Amino acid sequence: MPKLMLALDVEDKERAFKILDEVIDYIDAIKVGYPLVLPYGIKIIKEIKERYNKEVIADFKVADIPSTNEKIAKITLKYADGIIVHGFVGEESVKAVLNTAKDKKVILVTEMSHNGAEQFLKPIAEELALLAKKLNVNYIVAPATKPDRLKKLKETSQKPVITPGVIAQGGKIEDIIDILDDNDYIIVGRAIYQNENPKEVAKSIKERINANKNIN
Ligand code: OMP
Repeated sequence: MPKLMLALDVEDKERAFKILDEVIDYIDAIKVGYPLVLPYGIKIIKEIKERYNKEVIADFKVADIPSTNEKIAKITLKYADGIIVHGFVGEESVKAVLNTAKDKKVILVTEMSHNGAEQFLKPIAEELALLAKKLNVNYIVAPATKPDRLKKLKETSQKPVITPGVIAQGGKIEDIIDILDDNDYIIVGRAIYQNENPKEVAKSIKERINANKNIN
């Protein structure tokens, strides 16, 4: 069964730790992005890893020239287990991250989960999936809000996926579960951390993923 990745998009460290204290037994990985890293700095990732001993992915959606990408990846992967990058800036920019990453994970965004992705990303998403295959990145990001696209992009890239968009963005676990396998991750953010009882929600999502049952 696919794994569960918590998108920890909260802006307060104490709140982040409180949520992690509650849900840690039910999640397989933690995704940390700008909301938490901008206020506290990159070492917040070190702190989370030391405290919880879980895989932490840095969601910085890196999209710059190769030389800058390399610097960002170097600093980030000193602490994080993986980094999310954009491919639309071109192959050389992704390669710069891959060369720096060594045994850390490089995750390439294909099509995004929000409506705005239709405008620019959708038309090139399959090319981005092919780029993921060609460069042999570790994972792609593909949308849980569009199961047909998720399936297509997973097949095209021949890579495991991390897939956001269930519950808060309207995607349904029941609609994507058959597309996914043990190497894939379902990302859940607000449905867990905005709930009054994050532990119960995380537990129930995890159990339902494992039982391959409907969630929504
Ligand atoms: P919730 O919608 O709150 O469950 O969070 C989804 C998480 O996935 C957020 O951290 C988003 O930034 C992230 N995300 C998307 O929602 N859509 C995408 O296409 C890509 C990402 C991502 O790269 O993680």
